[in-house]
Amino acid sequence: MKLSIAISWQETKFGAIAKGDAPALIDHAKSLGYDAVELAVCNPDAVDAESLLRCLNGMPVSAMGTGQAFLTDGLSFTDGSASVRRSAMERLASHCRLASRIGCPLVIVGLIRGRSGKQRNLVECLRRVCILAEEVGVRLVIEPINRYETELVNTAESAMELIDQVGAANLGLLLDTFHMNIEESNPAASLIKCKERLWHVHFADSNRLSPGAGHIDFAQVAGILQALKYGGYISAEIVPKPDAQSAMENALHNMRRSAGTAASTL
Ligand code: LER
Ligand code: MN
Repeated sequence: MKLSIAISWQETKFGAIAKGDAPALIDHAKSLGYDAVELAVCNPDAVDAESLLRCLNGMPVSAMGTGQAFLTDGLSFTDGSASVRRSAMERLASHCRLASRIGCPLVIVGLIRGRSGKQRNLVECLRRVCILAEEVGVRLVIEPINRYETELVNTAESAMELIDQVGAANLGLLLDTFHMNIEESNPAASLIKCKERLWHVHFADSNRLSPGAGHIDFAQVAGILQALKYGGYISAEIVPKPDAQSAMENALHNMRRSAGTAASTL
């Protein structure tokens, strides 16, 4: 299993991510033995790609998070205003260009879809940004998010329906165990059902701490992913407690242990 850790490159309001001194956190991820980092970026136009690449120093970037564009700047694909929707699309296009520049294959569509609004606008915006993503050779993943954060796309099934409606070959699925634990009636069955389109996975326990700190059976999840021959990254997206460094260390240790004890349950 390829293991990654979600780190915020810029300041963020999002609580379930390693944040602070991003270059030091990237170095820490490297020294612990992570295979990659996932980077959350609020505004790619404020990022100097050259210094980011220097700081990565060869460390792969598994995916780029974009939710801060909504949480900080209020941009979403379902906003009632057409000009805000246009700005959200431009922002995501900019994420795609930065991702392409730094060799990151996936851009995440999380809360940039908004908390409520018209599905028609979401489909239309996704169609357009999929074309822009295609032009720079990156893929997008839509992440089902639990009902307490958004009304739009809470389950794997609704995400697969959306992917069908958009009809773009470069739109896939990200499943996050924290959200699955709230929304999926049968998380194991959902993983299996979506296997063809599953391109990225977030690991966080039921309390959003490192795997092992709550009650999700990660050996079972890892067993399913192994049996499905899932080839993407598993990225820990966790509340950085007691501090980011120890949370990163605990997450890696427990993800490796889950992979080691994974029972092939298919
Ligand atoms: C982002 O990956 C996520 O899981 C969401 O909870 C963001 O609000
Ligand atoms: Mn997530």
